Amino acid sequence: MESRSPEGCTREIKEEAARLGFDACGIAPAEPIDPENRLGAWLRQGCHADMAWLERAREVRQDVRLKLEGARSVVVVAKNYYQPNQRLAEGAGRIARYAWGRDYHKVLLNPLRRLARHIGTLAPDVQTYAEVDTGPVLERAWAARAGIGWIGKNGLVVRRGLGSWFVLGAIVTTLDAAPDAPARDYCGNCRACIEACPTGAILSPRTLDARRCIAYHTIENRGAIPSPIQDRMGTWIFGCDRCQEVCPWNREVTTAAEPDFRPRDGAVSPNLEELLRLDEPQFRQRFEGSAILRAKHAGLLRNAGIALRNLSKS
Ligand code: B12
Ligand code: SF4
Ligand code: SF4
Repeated sequence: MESRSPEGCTREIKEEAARLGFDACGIAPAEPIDPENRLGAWLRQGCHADMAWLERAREVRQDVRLKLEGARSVVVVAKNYYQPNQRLAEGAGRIARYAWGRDYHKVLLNPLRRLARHIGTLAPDVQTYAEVDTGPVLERAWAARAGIGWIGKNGLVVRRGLGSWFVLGAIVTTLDAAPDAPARDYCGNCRACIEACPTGAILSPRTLDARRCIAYHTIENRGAIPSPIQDRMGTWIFGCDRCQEVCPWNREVTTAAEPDFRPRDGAVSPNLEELLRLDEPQFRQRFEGSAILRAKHAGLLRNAGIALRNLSKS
C-alpha cells in the first residue's frame, strides 16, 4: 500500500468528507482533551441532572486513547441542519429545529461509517471508531480543538458561515493525519444567549446547568418537571432553540442541502390538543424515524400538557 504523508491523509479525509455531504471536517491530535477536568467539575456541581450515563467512562471521555488503543487523530465532521423559520400554527407546540426532519443520528451514521472505512484505506492496519452522540466522546470540545468552530457562551459550537445549526460526528483513528489549528473564539463581548435563556440555565459562559435547561426537561427528564421551569417553558415541547435564535452568528446562514433534514409534516408545530389524544402506537407511528421519539410517549404528552396550560395563561 502506498504510504501518504500526514498532510496527504488530511487532504484525502477532507475531500472524502465533502463528497459524503459533510459541511465541515477538522482533525485534532488524539491527546487528552480535558486537562483542566471541566467535565469533573461540571459533574460534581450536579449540572448533568439525572443523566447518570454522563458519569460513566469519564476517563475515556477525557482521553479517547482509552477507547481506541494507539489512537493518533480525531476526525470531527459537522452537518448543517438549518431550515428557515416556519409559520407557527395557533394552538401548536414548538419543536427544536434539529428535530424537524429525520433523526440526525440516522442521517449521519452511514456517511460517517463510510468516511471511517475510507480512513482505514489510507495506511496499513488503520483502526477507527466512529460515533454520533452516543459514544464517550466530548464532541464539542473535539470540534473546537479540530478547528470546526469555537464553543460559544451558550455551550454550542459556532462556525462562521454555518452558525451553530449543525450536528457533529467523530471518528477516532490510529491514522496519523496532520491536525488543524484550534478555532478562534468570536463571541467577544456578546452575552445575548445568556440573557435570552428563559430559565437562566447558562450559569456562566460555556457552563450549562441541565437542571434548568428546557432542552433537558423536554427531552431527557423522565419524571416531573419542576414548576418554575414549567412556567418558563412557553410552548417548547421538544428541545429549545432560544440560545441559538438570538446568536448573531446564526443570522445569515444557508439552508441545509440534506433533503432528510427538510421539515416533516406535523413535526414543526404540532397541534397540542391533537398530540394529547395520541396513544402510544399512534405516537410511534407519527414520529417514526424522528429524534422526537427520544422524549417517549409519556414525555411528549407531559410537555404538551404544560405548553397548553402556558398558552391558556398567555
Ligand atoms: C448530554 C447532551 C445534552 C444535554 C446536556 C448539555 C450539556 N451542556 O452537556 C442536554 C439535554 C441539555 C442537551 C441540550 C442540547 N443539545 Co446536546 N448533547 C449532549 C451530548 C450527548 C453530550 C454532551 C456532554 O458530554 N456534556 C458534558 C459536558 C460537560 O460536556 P460539553 O458540553 O462537551 O462541555 C465541555 C466542553 O465545552 C469543555 N469546554 C468548555 N470550553 C472549552 C474550550 C476548549 C478549547 C475545550 C477544549 C473545552 C471546553 O468543557 C466541558 C467539559 O469538558 C452531546 C453529544 C456528545 N457526545 O458530545 C450532545 C450535543 C452537545 N448536543 C447538541 C445539540 C444540538 C443540543 C441542543 C441544541 C438541542 C436542542 N435544540 O434542544 C441543546 C442545546 C443546549 C445547550 N445550550 O447546550 C449537539 C451540539 C452541536 C453544536 N453545534 O454544538 C451535540 C454535539 C450532539 C451532536 N452530535 O451534534 N444536550
Ligand atoms: S436550550 Fe433553552 S433553556 Fe437550555 S440553555 Fe438554551 S435557551 Fe436556555
Ligand atoms: S449569542 Fe453571543 S455570546 Fe452567545 S454564542 Fe452567540 S456570539 Fe457567543
